[in-house]
Amino acid sequence: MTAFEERLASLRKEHEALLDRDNVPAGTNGVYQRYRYPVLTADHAPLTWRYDLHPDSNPYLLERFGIHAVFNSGAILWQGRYLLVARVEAADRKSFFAVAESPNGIDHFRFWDRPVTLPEWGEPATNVYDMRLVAHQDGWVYGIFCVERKDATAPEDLSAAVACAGVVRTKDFLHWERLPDIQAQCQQRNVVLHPEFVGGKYALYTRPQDGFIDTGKGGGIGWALTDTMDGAVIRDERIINERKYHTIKELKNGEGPAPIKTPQGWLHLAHGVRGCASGLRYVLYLYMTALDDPARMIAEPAGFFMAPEGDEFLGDVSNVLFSNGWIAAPDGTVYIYYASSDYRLHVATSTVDRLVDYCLHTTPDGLRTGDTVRRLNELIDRNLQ
Ligand code: BGC
Ligand code: BMA
Repeated sequence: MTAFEERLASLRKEHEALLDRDNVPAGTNGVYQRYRYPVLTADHAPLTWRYDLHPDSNPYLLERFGIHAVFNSGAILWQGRYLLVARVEAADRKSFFAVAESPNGIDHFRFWDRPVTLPEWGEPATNVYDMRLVAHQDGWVYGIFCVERKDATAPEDLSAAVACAGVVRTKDFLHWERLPDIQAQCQQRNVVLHPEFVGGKYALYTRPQDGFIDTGKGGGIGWALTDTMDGAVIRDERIINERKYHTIKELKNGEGPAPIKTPQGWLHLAHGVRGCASGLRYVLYLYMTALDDPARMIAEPAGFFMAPEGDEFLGDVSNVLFSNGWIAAPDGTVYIYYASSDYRLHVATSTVDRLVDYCLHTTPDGLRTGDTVRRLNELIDRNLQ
């Protein structure tokens, strides 16, 4: 064997071992179950993406294309297969989408041979990320994602950017039809399509913001109806889930994946952000809205549902949990795909019943310490009876 062949054999062996590794249940608080290993990381990227595998052009078998991180992923159960459309970030900081598939939703995720080649619409994007996948009642699977472009009105400010919502649809995850970006009055990240028609219209969860980073005076999770997804417009937008002073979502919040329909209402997963000395802290929270009006809040437990733990704290953007994908399987299991610190992707499992129970029986935020102690005393009283 040549040195090249030896190195290739050992790369292949390591890669296969990673892809074949069984996941192992880790800690649980009763509501959800974490797993020891991330489901997708940069190391899961196929060797054909990272190396030139020809001894003539790459005698040392060096990496020729750096894949840096795999995180924020859309998710869907598709013909019995667990599909993720992950945000893959190359070493050059550009991210793109790639489909990965697993037989069980917990481990053995493998990327398909090629990343998604996203058709452009309008001015070609500088970056794209955070796709929300939804199988809509109209028969298409939509992917709504953030499209980022340089802010042309501030050429001298190299961080000035414009975020808006891009739209694609597919029937096989191989062919993607690009539809016009969603038109809105302001910057929009975190736009999510509701899976059903509402009064004959498409319904969108939105997140209006004044600037690229700052939500400004407004923000919150909004709700808007549009006649079509082929040229969708956000006109009348109303906030259905506000951000609030001294909560986990003081600075920003945004819808995660599309909500899950349950007998008791629509179940939503969202992220909340607060500022602190170490930067922004992103945590996940749940809330529920009414079946007959998905824009009407019916329950919102106080505080976070999941926050970073252990290794999850560290990454490119530390202290971040973010989720834009979950799957409710026919047996009631919920697979929550959450990324930690913009670096790797994990799964946590729960059930629809447990998540609904958590939402309906965890007291809401009283917004002051006195109320927190009152709620704690009530629980202790019941337990000491
Ligand atoms: C990054 C996103 C981030 C956004 C706002 C973008 O340039 O790619 O990950 O959410 O900026 O901070
Ligand atoms: C956001 C998101 C994510 C990211 C998070 C933390 O605004 O859109 O892409 O995970 O910031 O950087």
